[in-house]
Amino acid sequence: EDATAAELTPLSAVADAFEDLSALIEAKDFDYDLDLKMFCDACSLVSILFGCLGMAFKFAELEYVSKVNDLSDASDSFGTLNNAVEFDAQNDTVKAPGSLSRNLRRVRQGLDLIRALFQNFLSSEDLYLKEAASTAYAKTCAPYHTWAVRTAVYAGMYALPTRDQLLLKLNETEESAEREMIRYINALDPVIQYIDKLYTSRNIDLEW
Ligand code: 1PZ
Repeated sequence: EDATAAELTPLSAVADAFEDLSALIEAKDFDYDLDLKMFCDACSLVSILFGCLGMAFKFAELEYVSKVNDLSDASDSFGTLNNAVEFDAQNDTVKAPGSLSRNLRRVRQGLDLIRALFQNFLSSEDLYLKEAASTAYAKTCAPYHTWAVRTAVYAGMYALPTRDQLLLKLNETEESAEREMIRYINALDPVIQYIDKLYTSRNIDLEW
């Protein structure tokens, strides 16, 4: 593992981390309580992608990273995702701004956004990422963002790198990127289902 670490690309590290999470979730029954720190560590790896997006998405990075860090800071006291959501459910703070459950919901939407982006990336050969990223954002996050945020995000889409620039920055080829993106897409399914179940099992809707 250590010997190959130097050859790991950022994308393969992300895929590895989410495959580990999904393997844990799938190996246990559905009551399995996912470790919050382990989840946050996987989510932190995703932030390297932001470095490829340019200054226009700096505020998205700060938003995402601060939410992951908040959850990570809480991991010592709460231990697991389920405990964190349970705490908010008990205190009626599930949807309260800045609560753990709300931050978890936003981070989950970010992970979903990347999955949709990868799916669009793989199903098109566009030279520009604007279409793939806009469609992914529209499907996963835009419905839950304010008009002002949505407007800023769509405006920023013009500043995204091209497909080739992204591959270069990620140190991937078309072939290797396809492989790693598919691994992430497949690994994310059980993770998303697991997180959503934390809410739906408590009769909390997901339209926010
Ligand atoms: C090549 C890749 C292109 C992908 C481009 C996608 C850019 C998405 C930008 C999203 C910006 C979100 C800005 C701020 C949103 C906040 O209003 C919400 C609500 O926060 P709350 O009111 O609950 O405190 N915050 C969020 O939704 C958390 C941040 C989500 C950012 C997800 C980005 C995912 C990763 C992008 C790819 C690296």
